[in-house]
Amino acid sequence: MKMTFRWYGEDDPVTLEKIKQIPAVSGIVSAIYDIPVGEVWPYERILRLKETVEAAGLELSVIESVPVHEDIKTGDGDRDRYINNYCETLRNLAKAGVDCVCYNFMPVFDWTRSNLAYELSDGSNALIYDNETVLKMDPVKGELSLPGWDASYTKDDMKALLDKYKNISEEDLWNNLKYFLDRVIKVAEEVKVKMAIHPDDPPWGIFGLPRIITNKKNIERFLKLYDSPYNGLTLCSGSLGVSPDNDIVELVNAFCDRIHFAHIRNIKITGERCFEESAHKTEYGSLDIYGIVKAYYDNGFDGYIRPDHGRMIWGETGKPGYGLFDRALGAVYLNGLWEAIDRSAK
Ligand code: CS2
Ligand code: MN
Repeated sequence: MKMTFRWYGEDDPVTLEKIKQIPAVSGIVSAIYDIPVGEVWPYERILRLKETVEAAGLELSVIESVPVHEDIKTGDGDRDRYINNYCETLRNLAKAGVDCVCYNFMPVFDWTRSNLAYELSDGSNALIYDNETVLKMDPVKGELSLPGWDASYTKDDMKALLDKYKNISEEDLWNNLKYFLDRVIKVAEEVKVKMAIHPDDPPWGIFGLPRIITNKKNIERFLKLYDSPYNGLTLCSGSLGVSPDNDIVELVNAFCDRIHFAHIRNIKITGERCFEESAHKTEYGSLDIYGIVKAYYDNGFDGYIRPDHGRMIWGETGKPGYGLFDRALGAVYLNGLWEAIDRSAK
């Protein structure tokens, strides 16, 4: 496995120089953030990103994410143009040496939480999800401030988009995903870029929108939509793991050969459809982080890993979920587990 760390570009207060000092982290996960969703990423821009990362003594490992335009998910408008652009971006990424791309197929919203800075009992702050609170939120009224979504929507855009999704069932979303994969994975195979879909977070429908990458059965269906090693997964323990029906160890065992990118973090289920993002160590949450790392080890996983989100600790402020300190603790913990498992296997 290769340990990586997400970096949000030049404006990220967590600089490459700081990341470089985390032991055993060698890869960077990043993206180009100022290109409108759906437009082609120029080769020169990708090269500049790669050179910046390499100048800090790190490698550009994974692109997270190349976002998928809503027209592709809704299956109308300009989807063919956006799919062609997506393929062009993949070709440019490959030319710059990138071999793994993470993306998701969640309608409108990326990861969703009810509170971005909930105070845990140890005084740290974490992202939480409380079902009651989310059910009362109205995205059209602009009541949402989410860390992972396109903030450029106006209230009118949001209403129009949500209205459009009223006619889109889960089956429609599956069909639109297949239409996308049939065109994109062919190119991914040609240029040897492993595509790795990120599961839906949380893995259930929100605001009446369909969500499909949510459980074992659906992941099986996804992998069969286009049966190729280039049509793979980002297995995010914290996204899938908030549903007690998903056993992450079982998922790693079932799909390891198609997992190209592992997001490992703990969460604590606090009620039905309620959870908080907890400290990484197994005993702090509901997931068996040791068991998950061991499953990757036992299956010979040689893809990329990253610690995913962290709490805000030691007074740090910054992008919710993406501070330096707790994610660095996560990387070190995961490396420690890996070393211990590796040593005892020999
Ligand atoms: C999140 C997401 O769990 C996560 O990794 O930070 O924003 C994730 O980056 C996207 O859903 C991937 O497309
Ligand atoms: Mn994740």
